[in-house]
Amino acid sequence: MKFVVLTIFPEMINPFLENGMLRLAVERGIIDARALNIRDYAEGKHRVTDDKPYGGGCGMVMKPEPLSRAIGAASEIAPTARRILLTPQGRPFDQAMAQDFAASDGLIFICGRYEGVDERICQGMVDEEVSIGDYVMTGGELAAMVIVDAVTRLLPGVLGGDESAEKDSFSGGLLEHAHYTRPSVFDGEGVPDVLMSGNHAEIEKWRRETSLIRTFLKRPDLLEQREFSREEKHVLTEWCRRIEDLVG
Ligand code: 4GX
Repeated sequence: MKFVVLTIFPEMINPFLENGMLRLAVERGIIDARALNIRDYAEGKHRVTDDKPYGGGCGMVMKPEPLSRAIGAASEIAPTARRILLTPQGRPFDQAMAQDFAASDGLIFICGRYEGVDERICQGMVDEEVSIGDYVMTGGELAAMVIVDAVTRLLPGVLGGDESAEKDSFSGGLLEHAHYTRPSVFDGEGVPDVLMSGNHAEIEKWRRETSLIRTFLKRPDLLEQREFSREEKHVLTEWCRRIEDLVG
């Protein structure tokens, strides 16, 4: 999987590629990730990448020519990669999109600064616009790193097998169950008995149940489109009954 990040701040991207899971994925040859400096594709003594907006107004716009050449260079490195523009106007990034991206063979990220990029780049040289959330950052670099991170951990051979990724938050559309480790008592709080029981069937059942209930309590929006299994319906009905008993 190839990742190319186009930015005027490549020094923001490089330390991220040199640490933790990303570094491991690079070392194992699972990903090939690099940042290209858009400024290297700008002309003139000052290598200017931005200009004043036509029609006036405050702020600057990224000039099309350097971006166009940078996208051309990225496409030579990763010819079949999808070209993604990071912008608050894009389709909201989620786990399903991460899975879709993980099945592609490359991604090119265009990181805008200032007020944005010339519309002719958005129209002509971008495959999709993606947003990581409804807030405004100073540039697309953090958004590109968020996506590289979420996609890389889904690739086979990055996490312990691809099993842990599968069981994780959001696979199956639910939040993860609670985790505990030693000591067995911390700050006067113990650990649920079932986890100490050694009964793996009961442990898995408890994990499925707490995963469903905590999704209902913390992120009910995630359950709106969901089809429930027989066991899940039973769990929810049982909690419903317990609450009714409590209220009287
Ligand atoms: N999710 N930003 C991009 C400049 C910009 C504006 C419009 C292209 C078109 C963001 C987000 C985000 C701030 C990145 C504005 N570039 N990116 N930048 N939220 O806030 O992805």
